[in-house]
Amino acid sequence: MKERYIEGATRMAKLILERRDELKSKDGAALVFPHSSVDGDCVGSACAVASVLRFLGVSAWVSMPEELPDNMSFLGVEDLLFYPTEEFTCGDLLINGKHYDLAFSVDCSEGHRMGDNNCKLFELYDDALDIDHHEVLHLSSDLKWIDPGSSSACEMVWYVLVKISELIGKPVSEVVDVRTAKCLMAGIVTDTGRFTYTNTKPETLEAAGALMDLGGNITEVCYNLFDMKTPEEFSITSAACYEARFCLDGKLALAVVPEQMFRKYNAGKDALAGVAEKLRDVGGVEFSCVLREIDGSIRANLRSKSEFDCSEFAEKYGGGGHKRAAGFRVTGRDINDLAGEIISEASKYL
Ligand SMILES: [Mn+2]
Repeated sequence: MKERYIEGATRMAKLILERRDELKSKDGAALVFPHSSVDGDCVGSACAVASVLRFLGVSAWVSMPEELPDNMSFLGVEDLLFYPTEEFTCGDLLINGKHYDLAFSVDCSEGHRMGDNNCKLFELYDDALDIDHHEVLHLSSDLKWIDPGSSSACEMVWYVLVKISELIGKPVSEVVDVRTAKCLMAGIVTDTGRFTYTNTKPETLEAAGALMDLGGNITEVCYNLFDMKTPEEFSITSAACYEARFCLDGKLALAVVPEQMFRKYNAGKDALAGVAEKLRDVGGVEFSCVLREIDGSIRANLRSKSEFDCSEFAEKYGGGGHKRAAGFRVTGRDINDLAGEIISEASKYL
């Protein structure tokens, strides 16, 4: 294990084992929180943590802010997922007869990134555990492991699981089953753009290599997550690319997808996966933005090639993410007005 991972991974592994003992003694349950607008990394890391907590004898669930996207159904994680309702958040917090006693966030550290119901549940406990690779301010504590130098939350979770297997004296293949290996692979390939982004490091490939050995089939994971499209998804994706505008001397690529386009192609809200990346990859483009109008709100996906800071840009609209990939959601705006505003805001940087 690389030097820089040892302290954080060991500390989290010990904390997880301590909390396991506490939870078992009071017969409690753990909830693991991903961020909203779920992706392969938050779902993969949350499912891996919940699955390993169960292996360690604790009732654990991934508290989902929304339905699992269809392209992740191949992971076969339904039995790990819990969908909290508003009534649940105000009730006695019993999950299959066990009281919710441990909050654990992955791939995000702040309640407001988790959706309304999950935010309420997460903020009930001020001793939540947290594994995250986003830049965060003022949130460091002994209970958190935050490493913006890591490619993904899944890479960090992998090294924690290696430490857990060492501490409990079991082979890592017992702690990390085939499904968990696929979940972790899903997060690593998502956040590294299949090992092409600059966050891909030797330790990322080392983790992925070990996960392949444990059944994390990279071909299956990549096909299902990125390449497989329904005919409807293929059509709307092609139309969004075809109609994309190149502005600001070709440095900004912008795709605007209003609600009627989803109706025209009979496509679901997750149908535009990969479009922001395709637009960013066009020669001369520095910043790409995909705006999609869904159920009266507008979701934006931002990508950049090198200097443009998507995370900073997304924060102007209440969103967040990383320098090269970020997003936000706004309500009550006209999609074309917002597109115009984004062009003029981006012109200040490009
Ligand atoms: Mn991530």
